[in-house]
Amino acid sequence: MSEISNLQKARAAYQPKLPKALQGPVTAVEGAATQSVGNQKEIRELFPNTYGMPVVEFAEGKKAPGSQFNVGVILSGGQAPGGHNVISGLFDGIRSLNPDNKLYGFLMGPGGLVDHKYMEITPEIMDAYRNTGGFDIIGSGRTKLEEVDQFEKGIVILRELGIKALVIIGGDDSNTNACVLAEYYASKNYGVQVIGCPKTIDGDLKNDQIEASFGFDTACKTYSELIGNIERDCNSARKYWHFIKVMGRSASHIALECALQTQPNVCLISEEIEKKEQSLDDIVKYIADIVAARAAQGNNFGTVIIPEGLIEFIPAIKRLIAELNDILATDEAKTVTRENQIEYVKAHLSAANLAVFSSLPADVASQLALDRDPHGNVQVSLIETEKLLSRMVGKKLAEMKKDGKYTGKFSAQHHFFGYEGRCAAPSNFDADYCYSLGFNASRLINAGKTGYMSVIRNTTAPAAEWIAGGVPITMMMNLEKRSGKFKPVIRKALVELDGKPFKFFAQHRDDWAANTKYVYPGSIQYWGPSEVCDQTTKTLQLEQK
Ligand code: FBP
Repeated sequence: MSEISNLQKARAAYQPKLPKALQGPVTAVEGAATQSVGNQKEIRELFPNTYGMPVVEFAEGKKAPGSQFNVGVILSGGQAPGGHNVISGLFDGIRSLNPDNKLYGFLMGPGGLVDHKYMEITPEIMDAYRNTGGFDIIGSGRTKLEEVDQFEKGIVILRELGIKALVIIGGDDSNTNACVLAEYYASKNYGVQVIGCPKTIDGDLKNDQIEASFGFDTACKTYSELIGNIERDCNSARKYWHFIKVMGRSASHIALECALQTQPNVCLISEEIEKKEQSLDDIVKYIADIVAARAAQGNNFGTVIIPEGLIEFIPAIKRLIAELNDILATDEAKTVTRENQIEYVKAHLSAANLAVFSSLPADVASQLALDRDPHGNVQVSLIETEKLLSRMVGKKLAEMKKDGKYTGKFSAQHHFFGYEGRCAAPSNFDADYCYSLGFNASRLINAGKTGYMSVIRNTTAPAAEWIAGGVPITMMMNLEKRSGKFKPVIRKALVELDGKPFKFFAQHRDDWAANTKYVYPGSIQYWGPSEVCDQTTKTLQLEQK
């Protein structure tokens, strides 16, 4: 058990806000039947029991006797600030229906369900984690729940503990698995409901129904504080270019939000690079030209934000990864030892992709050819793109110097902001949002729903006006190729290049590049004037404008 800080003590007393509709008894108002975002025929066939269900919205209802039931909860995947508040909202929600209702946490992610590792979350345990960051109350993990054998092992312990519903708190992959599990238990009439909650700092689990995944707000504010501090240092010493990689495995939402908050000299947006079919060399030239233009004004310093997933969006590298994924998914590839893996993929790549593979620095190439995470993703957090780019920019500037196109000095510093932001104490927004998501999940369970995601909308309004309800997870699905096969998955939300947040950035970036217009957002404020403490992300503000 770790020591308790003063902030944690003071923060424990914070009572998260709930939407008005959840403050008393509720009634579930159902909308029209839904369909999936893509591949409707295939998704309907794969999910005959959970396809087409209506969107649900909670309205104030009449008090009814609360039934006694137990609930299980799982934290899945990467940590995101606010996870403990989802659990405290769920805990308070089920106990407000009946004080005898129990909450069990499965330990270290979905694997805890399969291996029957769990603990009861008592009021004392719960109180120690209210409004804190991290997932350490029960731990998290990335075990992929997808095999019948795992579902069957799960039902044994769910029955033993008298669990009526399982809440899976996770990102797109984990909620996809929640949906598969809900469908399986429904098809078997096992009587266990499954509800998902939208988590990920990456911000890519969003759509017409989900305004933001939780944790994005706090993580972006934490990174923006650090980036702002670096900008101030940079503007004080005026001698370094800082290359800052920020997390976000695939989409560039975090990079974009941090750019909106801090106004760096350069921010790359992977989705734009893909759309413009830019090569690594195009990107390097873009940065080098900005460095040279600033140097011509006597400014040999600057800040560059790089999204973690960049490498996968450069079209030539994307094609290479797609072929590598197919090669690595074969049974033969699975028998190859780690030492021989690179030679093995080289021997199997097409000529075009082999040329791209061979052109990459050895560390990047080997990371692309090595093991995927359990969901089949390249482990981009291990690729040091910030160093790769600064090295290449340095080389490009040396060439430009020979041609007389650059006369400055270039000295680079490197940073990776990822793990620093995932367990920060949740902002007021995330504390309220997460508590509401968890509390709302208890109402979905009480309404007998399964295969639904807990959803809170209208989040730029004060919390009392938020809209609470549920969306069938099948509604967010389409088919995508994973580990060499087409599978039903929740569609990831990438940065929309015609969306207001990107457009705002695109309108201002040349000004931010040439002129030093840094913004220093400072640390997350939990107490004080509302315009300082209760602001949502700029992304949400621009989107909802
Ligand atoms: P989730 O999608 O599970 O929320 O995790 C996202 C993330 O934080 C990415 O930003 C990052 O690339 C990845 O997790 C790192 O994974 P790990 O924690 O396994 O190193």
